[in-house]
Amino acid sequence: MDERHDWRVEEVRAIHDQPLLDLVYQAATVHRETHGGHAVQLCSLLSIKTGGCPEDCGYCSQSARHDTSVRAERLMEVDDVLAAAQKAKDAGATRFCMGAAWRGPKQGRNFDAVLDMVRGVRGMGMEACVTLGMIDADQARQLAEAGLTAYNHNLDTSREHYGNVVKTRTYDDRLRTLQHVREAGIEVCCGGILGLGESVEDRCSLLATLANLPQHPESVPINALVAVDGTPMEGQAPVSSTDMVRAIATARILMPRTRVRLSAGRERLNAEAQWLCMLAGANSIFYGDKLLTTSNPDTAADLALIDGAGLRRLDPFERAAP
Ligand code: SAM
Ligand code: DTB
Ligand code: SF4
Repeated sequence: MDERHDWRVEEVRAIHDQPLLDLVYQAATVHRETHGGHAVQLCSLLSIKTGGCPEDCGYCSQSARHDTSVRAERLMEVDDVLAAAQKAKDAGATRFCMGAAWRGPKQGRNFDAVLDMVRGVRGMGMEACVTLGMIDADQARQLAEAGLTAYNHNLDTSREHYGNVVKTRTYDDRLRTLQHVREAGIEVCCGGILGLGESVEDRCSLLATLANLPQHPESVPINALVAVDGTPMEGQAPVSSTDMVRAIATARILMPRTRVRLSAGRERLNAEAQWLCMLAGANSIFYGDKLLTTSNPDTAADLALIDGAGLRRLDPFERAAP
């Protein structure tokens, strides 16, 4: 399967705007060729450091600048995090993702504790992912040495729309962290959010930016905004299921080998809509009753979702065939 890194936004739009079933058919064809189309990765999330974040991301419940119901907490203890990872593993997850509401980690006790969490999760035979905000080359190297599998750092939306959503950092700051992650040899997990008041052009621009990175991210999470009371985005209209399908299908066509994750916002999608997303190339979900601060479908419903479609769970470290 050819991998291109020179997509023009008009080309992406031509794919994205096709009649829905043509788009799904094209994406499903790519998905079957590269991934077989029968396995779904289950990733569990844990907020290891909640709230009180200095950044102003307009969608986020954890920004200290927004008056939401989320209260600032300290970093969790390593043992408690590893107990949660074990529970996730026992429930069937193969990747454990830990999120911290930081602009970026500071060197010292807290960062050392995160390194211990990574080592602990890897020691349990699970893939380990963290999302800690901006990191420099040295922090990326330390995370790589601790055995980190992937680093999540989303571009969220297009470069053009980014300044309307976040003002405390720039698109180039995000790209710089992604480069540090890549250069340290850690897998890149990078995607975005639909429903931030962006246009279709913005969605296609984001997908083109992701596909035009020097290497495609190994995972691309596609989130639908969870509109949280007290954030500037609280009144945004919900994202339709067809918009999710279109974004996922387009990501699959542009980045054939990437794991595309149907991420936040699944509670608003019925089983049929989620299956259409999976047909169109989604092969990863967040699994577990909670995302970071908001809820997610319960595990029994998700196992039924997977069984109901005749899918199987991806093994840890299982990748697309070369
Ligand atoms: N503070 C770190 C950062 O921003 O890089 C990591 C944690 S942050 C909560 C991780 C990602 O979750 C964000 O980049 C965003 O894409 C996604 N996210 C946060 N709040 C969301 C919401 N309300 N709805 C959908 N996605 C959300
Ligand atoms: C990603 O793309 N989505 C996850 C994960 N990466 C860290 C976070 C979703 C957060 C949804 C809102 C919340 O629970 O606070
Ligand atoms: Fe902070 Fe991350 Fe939320 Fe932005 S998305 S406010 S950086 S926790």
